[in-house]
Amino acid sequence: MWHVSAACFILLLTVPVSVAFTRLPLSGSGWIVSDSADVKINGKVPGTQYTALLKQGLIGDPLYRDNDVNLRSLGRKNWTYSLNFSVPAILVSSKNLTLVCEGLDTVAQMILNNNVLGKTDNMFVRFAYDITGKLRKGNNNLRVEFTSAVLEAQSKASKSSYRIPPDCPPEVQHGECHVNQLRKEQCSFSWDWGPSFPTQGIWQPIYIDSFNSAIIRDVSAVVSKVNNKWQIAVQVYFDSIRQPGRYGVTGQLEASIRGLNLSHSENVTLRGIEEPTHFIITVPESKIVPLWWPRGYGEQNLFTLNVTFETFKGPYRSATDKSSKSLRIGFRTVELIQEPVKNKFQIRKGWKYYYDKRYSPTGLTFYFRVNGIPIFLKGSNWIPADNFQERITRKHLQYLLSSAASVGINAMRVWGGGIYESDDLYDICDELGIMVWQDLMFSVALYPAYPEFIKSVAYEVKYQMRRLKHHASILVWAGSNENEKALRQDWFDTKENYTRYYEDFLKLYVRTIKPIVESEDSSREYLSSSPTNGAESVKEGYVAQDPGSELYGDIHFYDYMADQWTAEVFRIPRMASEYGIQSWCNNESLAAVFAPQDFDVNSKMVDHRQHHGMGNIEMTAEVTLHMQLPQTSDTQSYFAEYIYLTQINQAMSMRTQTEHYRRYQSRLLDDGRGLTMGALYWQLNDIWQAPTWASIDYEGRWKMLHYFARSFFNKHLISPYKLDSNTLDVFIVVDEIPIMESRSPATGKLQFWPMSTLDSLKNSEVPKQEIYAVLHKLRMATIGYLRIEVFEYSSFQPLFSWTVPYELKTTAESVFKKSISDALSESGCPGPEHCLLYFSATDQSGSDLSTSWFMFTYPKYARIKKPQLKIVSVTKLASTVFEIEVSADVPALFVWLSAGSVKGHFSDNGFHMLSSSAKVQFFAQQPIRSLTLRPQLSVKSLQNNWSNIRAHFSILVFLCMSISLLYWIIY
Ligand code: BMA
Repeated sequence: MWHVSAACFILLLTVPVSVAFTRLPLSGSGWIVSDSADVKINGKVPGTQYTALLKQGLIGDPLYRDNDVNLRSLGRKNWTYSLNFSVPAILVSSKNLTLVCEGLDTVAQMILNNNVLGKTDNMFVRFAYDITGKLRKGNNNLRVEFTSAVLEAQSKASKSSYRIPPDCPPEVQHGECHVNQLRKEQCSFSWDWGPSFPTQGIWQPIYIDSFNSAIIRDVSAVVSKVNNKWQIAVQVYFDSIRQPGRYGVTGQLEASIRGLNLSHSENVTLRGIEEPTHFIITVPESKIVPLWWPRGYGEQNLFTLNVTFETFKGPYRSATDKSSKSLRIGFRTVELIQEPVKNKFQIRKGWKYYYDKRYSPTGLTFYFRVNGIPIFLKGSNWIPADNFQERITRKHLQYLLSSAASVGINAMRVWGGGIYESDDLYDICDELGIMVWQDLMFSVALYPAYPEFIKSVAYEVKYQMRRLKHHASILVWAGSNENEKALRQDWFDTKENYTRYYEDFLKLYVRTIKPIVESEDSSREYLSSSPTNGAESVKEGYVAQDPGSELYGDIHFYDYMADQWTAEVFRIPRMASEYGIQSWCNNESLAAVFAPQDFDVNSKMVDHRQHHGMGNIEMTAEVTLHMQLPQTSDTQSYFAEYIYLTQINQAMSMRTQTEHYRRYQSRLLDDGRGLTMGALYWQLNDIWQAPTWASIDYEGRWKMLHYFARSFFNKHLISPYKLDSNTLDVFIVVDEIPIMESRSPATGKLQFWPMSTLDSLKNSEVPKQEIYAVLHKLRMATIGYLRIEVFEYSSFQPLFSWTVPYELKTTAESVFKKSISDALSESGCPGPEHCLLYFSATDQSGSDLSTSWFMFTYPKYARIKKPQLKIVSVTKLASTVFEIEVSADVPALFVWLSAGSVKGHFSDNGFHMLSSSAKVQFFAQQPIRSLTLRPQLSVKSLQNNWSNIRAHFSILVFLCMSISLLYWIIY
């Protein structure tokens, strides 16, 4: 039995010893996890049946080979978590005892000392039970009896009077069915990038609060600017004794914002009704508040809002309770701008043109302004970082999000098929300036709309909004992932019964969720789905005719039949909130989960890890379209090379697509397409070692895509592409500078301009004292020189070069256009397969801005030589940082370094070597010795196995043989 010692009582934050409020934590070890048959083991909270069994050595690594399927029975049993604990008399003598469970996964019954406290069926909410009179002095027993989520989902589906699709995931996912019946992490029943582990367990802290009058349960806050004044609207939620007597519970509420000298104080009387106290702290106009800016645009200033509540002694109460809570807030405004892209529509009457201001068939803009400045969202999509939440540490989240930030990512969509993420994740995003697009947790499915389900969702949305809305990083709330599109495009065969499903859609996202979101947070927009047409979807009854329209809202783009190395296959939307293509995770990351025979492109496990129907075939087809398949008969080397090629393909495809979106930010075509203001690729992280869309694999190793992101998300982007088959067009795109919208007086067309005049800056929200520095930054970003060098694949010496000055008027524009045949002949390059272009830009002062490159042909046609690559030296710079020098004898493409079993990432990888030596840094995840790292390092590059090289070789052999024969005849 586990005895709770007096030391286990923690007094909330700065609570002095004399006050009554105490918190008894029940999380940690001491729990017994059992099934209904013979398993009875020690477990931990937070935890699940899988990690408990793993810890006890009763199962192998759930991620090993096909253990997800082998362990399937664990998700279909009912598990119980039980804890014996001892409680001292002083605790039970309090007037109120509340058992608080911050998160239970998912369907459970809570029993304390044989008293049934209640049932739970939503993992996204907190449950609190009044256990006054039920908790005993001395020994107590708490049992959390879970019901298998798989069985419960099945049972709910069978009770439903109509089908709520999809029933089951595609067979290739080896998943479980009807997850949409439950308020549980939707991807825990499998997804197209992840296995099925239908967890059961206590996944958040659990504790008992003991108090005599009332305590603060929650504090939430929304920061907004009203009539040019910053306001912090604060809500405080209390937990008070149920029968407070005639006079209620009274106390002193104090709030202060550290560093700003702002405070609020009031007497509060609680009458046992769960009503929050609201108050507004207004910042006087005279006070200059340092703003919170998205990454790249300024600092992420954050302030601590501290709220305390101390109850007074009353006629029936001798002791007081003191409780407090702190939040971090930031001052910034967020607007979602949906305005006609052309505010004048040209109509022709006879020979004359007129403008019709009322009617715009060319759609609405869709972009975010933060602190008054339009911001291009550069980012990705976040999925749960582990199948078992209890394994995720703040350090790991920090690693993943810093990896994102370090390649220029400023926005992240928390995707709707996972979980409302941990406080840590949003805290880190606040700190890093990563703007969060927050989906609510509904994804690729239709959902029930019966009263209990709706009630549960309503509570969930309220609870999560209160938990999250103070975060400066959160940009927007979106009701679901792809559900508007799924309904409209009949993904689940619901056409026949459209009205019923449409009604359910409205009931859930429009009549239930929308008013809650709007009343909880008037400072941000609510979108009922993503993708959506936004205001146009609303106009069309929330399910637009074409929710993927390029003229409105956001789109998701996937087309595995298209050649994604060519820009013309892509759409021209207002914003792309998802687009992606698969590649394998790094070979080294498979070591822990594959047996030696699995490292074979044709192995069963290679098929098993692929959850996206035609994924392996698509990857091979995409690779062969652009590169040559590996030329080796060794199965394991073939697989390693194949992985490398899939990663090149993914990196190149995403580079092409992302740059395409960025180039379109200032362009508006006559048909209304353009002004693209966001590119969030699918997906940042992984949940297991497999072929997926991720740019960072499950073990934290960066895939080539992640290294490429650093250049395609560069704040100064040189973007060369083929305008048509014989025209090279080079764009420069700049961001992280203040920009403004401007309409052409003639056409009413909107464009984004760098805010480059002093007057426009003075009228902006840029702090006055920073205006001259910003003006300088603007000039440096928009005026400079572009140098273009032509390299032959056989030489490190450039054949030819051009240098062009540029001065950008808009944030993305063409600075160099040339026919490819002219470029080749002018430079003396023998043909497109022999050369590549290298670009570099410098500002007016000669400082480097960015670099880029362009191949005239796909790599499979490129006449590259086989380079001799060597690691020349490894120098330790710090305990986890090393400098590695690589040499090459001829230019090498897609040079790829690996640190073998050592986890970490390089400063650059997948790069081209156009000089004989390159230096990169390696950042190990743990301190390591040079001697340990050195033998793990390897380097390779793309190699073409030319049939004509072989032909030359045979001619050579033939010549040699003839000469020998002649020699033999003569002599
Ligand atoms: C989108 C996402 C995910 C999915 C991804 C790749 O539709 O919303 O549901 O994993 O595509 O198929």
